[in-house]
Amino acid sequence: LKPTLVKTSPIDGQKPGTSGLRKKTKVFMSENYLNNFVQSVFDAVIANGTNVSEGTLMIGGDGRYFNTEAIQTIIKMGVANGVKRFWIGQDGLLSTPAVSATIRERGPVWQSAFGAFILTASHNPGGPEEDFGIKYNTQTGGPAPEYLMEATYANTTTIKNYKICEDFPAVDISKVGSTTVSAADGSTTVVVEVIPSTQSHVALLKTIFDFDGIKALLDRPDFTMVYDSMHGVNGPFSKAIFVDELGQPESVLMNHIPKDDFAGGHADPNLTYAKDLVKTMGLDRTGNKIDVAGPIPSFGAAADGDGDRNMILGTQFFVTPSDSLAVIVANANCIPFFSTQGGLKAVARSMPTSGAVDRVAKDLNLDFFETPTGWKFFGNLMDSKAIFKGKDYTPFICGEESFGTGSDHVREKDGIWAVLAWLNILASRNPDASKPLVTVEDIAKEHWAKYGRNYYCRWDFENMDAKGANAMMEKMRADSASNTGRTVGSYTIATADDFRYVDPVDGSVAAKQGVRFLMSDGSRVIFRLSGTAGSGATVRMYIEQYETEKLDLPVATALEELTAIALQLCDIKTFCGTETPTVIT
Ligand code: VG1
Ligand code: CO
Repeated sequence: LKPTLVKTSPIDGQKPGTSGLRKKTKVFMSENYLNNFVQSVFDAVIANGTNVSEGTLMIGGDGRYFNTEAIQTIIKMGVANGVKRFWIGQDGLLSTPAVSATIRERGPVWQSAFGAFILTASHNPGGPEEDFGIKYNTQTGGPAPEYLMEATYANTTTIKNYKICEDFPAVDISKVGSTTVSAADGSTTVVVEVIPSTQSHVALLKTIFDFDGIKALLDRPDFTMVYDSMHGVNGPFSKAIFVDELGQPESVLMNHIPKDDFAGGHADPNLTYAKDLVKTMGLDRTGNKIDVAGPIPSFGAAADGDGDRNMILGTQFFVTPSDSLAVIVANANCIPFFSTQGGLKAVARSMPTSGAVDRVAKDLNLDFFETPTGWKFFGNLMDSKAIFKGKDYTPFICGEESFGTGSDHVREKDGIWAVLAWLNILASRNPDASKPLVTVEDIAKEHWAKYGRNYYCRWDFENMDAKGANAMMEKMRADSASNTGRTVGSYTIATADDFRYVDPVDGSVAAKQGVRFLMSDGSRVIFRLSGTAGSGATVRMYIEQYETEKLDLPVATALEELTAIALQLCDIKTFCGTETPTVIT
């Protein structure tokens, strides 16, 4: 177990984005690329005061191409950097929420595991020609805070060497069990434990939801469901829950065998990419009803590559993620996790997420927060009491418009949690199997009737020229003051600004988080550049219009004028040469 110091030099572009570092797989496989980044993380973590020899390092990934090789490399580098205990997901598989759950379950939160590497590019396609990614999470089970990622990035720009124990034997990660390796002179002993991937997470979910109630719902002859894992890491988790725990036939699972290239698909649960599921549920890619042969399931759901996103569908009915968050919050107290803790206390949404949940929070008198995009900002709020001895905001629910929802049971978004939350709500609304089924659509429409409807959509312009996209954002920023008060069509811009967040728990500031046009009637138009694109720039345009009367319009009709105004306000045609989005969600 001799650490070698290998000479290297800085590689450009290793700045982590919204959720870790994502690049083409080939880039990750190129000389020193992975090593440089991993060493930079270790250096940042150690400089931050972590004694890596005392805790455990967890490693797992979504199973994409290069996952298992990267795990072996990180083990060798970990040993060279002083790590003495590892937990590795069996077959290298751990979903993002499972990493969070497992870190939190395996020993007291602040001691046992000091951190985790999650090898994933989430919903980005995988395979030798597509994307690979790596995230680092801390002992709370949440994504590393900004300062740690900034320190990591700074290290990547000055790195001269990395440490590796090339003589550490390759570990068989296909079998659960422990391998102990000792140095010849007895000076060090390293234990690598391969852990069952689904165990901790499934056990946790069983304590949160009413599994008996959900089983009774699923067993009703008039209720059918399908869950599409899109060949991502969620397959084994969906099998453990729906087949092994809830006794459903395997036919409820779609695409549940993980593939290292997601079978050539794009494991992103939305109307565009979850094609098979969307068709099965009787919808087209814009959410309109289509004719299909045979019966349509009552409930459909999908997950992304690393299992932290979710899409919820009813029979010929699409629930937008923002509405899903609002409905879950409005009905949270039928879920044992919340009812047994005295009821839900606080909610948060990312800034571009629609304001649907704001109205519920106000109605139910919940603490409410609006944070920048990305899950890391929610963690501080959830840990408010534990870390800062401040106010306790738990139990807590949070969500993003990008198909992410979750609670303080873990510190990541949790795809299968959202699916079980909906099933738990449906179960509690359908206590009597002899009565007609209250459907997903019924619940969403009742919600709109009570709170109004936030018509919402997001347009993505992928692979734009970064220079043009940045210039476009700068122009809107510069024009904020002069745009404020202007009338555009039938709207008046009440405020134009760039979103800035001051963390209420630790006072840290995140600036330049998205250009907003807040209209006087509550409608909003927002622009951001993505922080997860592997290459090029992705412009995101978010459009939202609140309605209390016309609740049944097609989304495109409701948003027609505002969309045209949004395109004018940004002038993307001039800056990026197109105004046709690549994806609409
Ligand atoms: C996107 C989403 C954001 C999400 C992030 C990570 O970021 O918009 O809401 O938290 O992906 O999700 P961006 O910067 O590209 O807009 V995942 O499932 O890709 O880890
Ligand atoms: Co994801």
